[in-house]
Formats: sequence, structure tokens, C-alpha cells
Amino acid sequence: RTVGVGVIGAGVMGAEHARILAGDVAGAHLVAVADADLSRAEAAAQGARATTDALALIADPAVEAVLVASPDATHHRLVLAAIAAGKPVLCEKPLAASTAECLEIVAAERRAGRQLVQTGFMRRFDPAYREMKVALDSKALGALRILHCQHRNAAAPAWFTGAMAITNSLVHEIDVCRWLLSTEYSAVTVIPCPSEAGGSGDPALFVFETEAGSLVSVEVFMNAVYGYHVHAEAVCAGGTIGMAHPALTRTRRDGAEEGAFPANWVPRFRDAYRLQNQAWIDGIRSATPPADASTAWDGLVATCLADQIVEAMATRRRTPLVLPERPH
Ligand code: ISE
Repeated sequence: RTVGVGVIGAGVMGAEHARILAGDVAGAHLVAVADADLSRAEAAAQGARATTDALALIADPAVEAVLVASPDATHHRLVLAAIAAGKPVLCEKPLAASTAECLEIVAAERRAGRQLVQTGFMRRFDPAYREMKVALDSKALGALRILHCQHRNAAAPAWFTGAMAITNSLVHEIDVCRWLLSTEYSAVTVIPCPSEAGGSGDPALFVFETEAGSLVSVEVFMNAVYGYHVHAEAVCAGGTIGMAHPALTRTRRDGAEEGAFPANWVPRFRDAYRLQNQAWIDGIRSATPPADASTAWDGLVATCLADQIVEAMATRRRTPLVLPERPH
């Protein structure tokens, strides 16, 4: 028996999730897609039901699990509705817009008595990050000193506003680096590019100190022009391990060598999304949520730290990072 999934949101990510769930994941079938724009929902549904009513989709008995990929501000309400219906929910990042909203989700899940929420930090399933994690966990390269990360978009998406470089983009690094290094952050220093001071803060450098005594440096550049490029290199006492070029092939001609960059994150993380969604479905079918996946608490950590980093960007001071007490 396969799990019936309803997808909410049919933008870039919702359409991609619907495609993955309809064809690329074993043990699942796509039941319905909801979007405020019915024609967009229909296009993503590929013959499954299409609706403009997200709450009706959650209530639909044929929908056994819900994937939320609607605009960030709607996540909180929809995740709470899925929990109230007792349905597993995979929510695109960020889990919610504020720490208070995330805490509500964590509390609602606890009241439900079982793990229902997975946060869509898919990089934890990316083969390159996983290879780095295996190497770092083995300590074969010695203790980690610095993890250098680059997070570049060719151009900020049209829907980008305000502090989204932090709340929508940097949150990926916040999540994947603490997972990769099995540590929490103790402080952050934010340095916006001086020529952009008082302006957009793009690009900006974020330097984290971790409880494990290492550094994590992150460049976020939302308008890097040349393409989408995410890179990480771990510098350890006895060597380094970093990602290879994102393209699988190189072309040589006219005395030069080249490898293409994708236009956005969808091709770069295609495997990660598929493996994440497969792990989610496997977890539902076996009643054992995937061990490595990002939980509601991990979603809270990312949003909570992002809020503090937005403040740190404004003050430009080294800022200690704190988390609320984790409910037991
Ligand atoms: C976007 O929302 C994503 O989630 C992408 O993975 C990220 O790289 C991009 O910067 C975000 O805007």
C-alpha cells in the first residue's frame, strides 16, 4: 500500500515536490495539489486533484501525509492544521516565521504524542554533504578548525524581501553545518560588504563560533550573477575535505576547460530532494522517522538563530547565540 500525499503550494518547489512524489519516490502516490492559483495547482497535479483550498486538502481522507511548500508566512498555520489532523507533514524551510511560532509547532507535536513534523532542510540528504559528514565523523583528517561555506544565487528570487538572505537562505547553512559538525553555535559576527553598508548587505560574511571550538564562515551572495553555487570545505588539523565542482562533467575546448553552474538550487539539489522525500515516505511506512532528517526542533533552531542574526547584522557586533530551553 502506498502513502497518499497532498502537496500545498505549486510554485517552484511545490511543483518539484509533486513531480518527485508522483514519479520518483517508491511507496507514495500524489493525491492532490493545492495552490491559490488553480491553474498552477492543476499543472503541478499531473492528473491528480487540484484545489485552491489547502485546509480541505489536509482534511481529505485520501491525503495521508502533507507536504507544505507554500510561501514562508503560511507554513505555521498549515503545519499546525496537519498536526491537528494527525497527519505527518514535511514542511519546506523555514518551518515558521518566528521562534514563538516554531515553539507552538513543537508543543503541538508533543501533545500529539508522536513525531509528525519533518523540516525540509534537504541538504542533509545531499550526497556531497553526506560524504563530508562520514569523513568528519571518522576524524581521519583530525579535528575540524574551520568550515568555509559559500551560498551564492545568480539573482535573488523575485519574492525576496528584507532579511530573507538570512531567514530564507542562510538558514540552510545554519541547519546543515550544525548537523555536519554535530555541534551548536555559541556566537556570530556579521560583516556586510562595506560597499553595500547601509544598503542590501549583499554579499555578507557570517562567522560563527561553535561550542566544539571551531569556526564556520559563510558567504551569502544573493546576486552572484554567474549561477547557483553552494560550496563547503572543511579545514581540519590534518587536511581538508571540500565539495568537487557541482557539474558532473567538464568540457575542454579552445584552450580552456569549463563546467556549468545550474541556474538555481533545483538541479543542484535534485538528488537531495528525492532522497529526503524517499526517507520521509519510508519513515511513514515503517513508523520510524528518518534519524538524520531535520525535526521540528531543528526547524526552530534555524529560525530562532536567524532572528538573532538579523539583529546582529543591524548592530554589526559579535553576538552570543542562545536557544530556548528544549522541551523534554
Ligand atoms: C531558496 O529558498 C532555497 O531554499 C535554496 O535552497 C537557497 O539556496 C536559496 O538561497 C533560497 O532562496
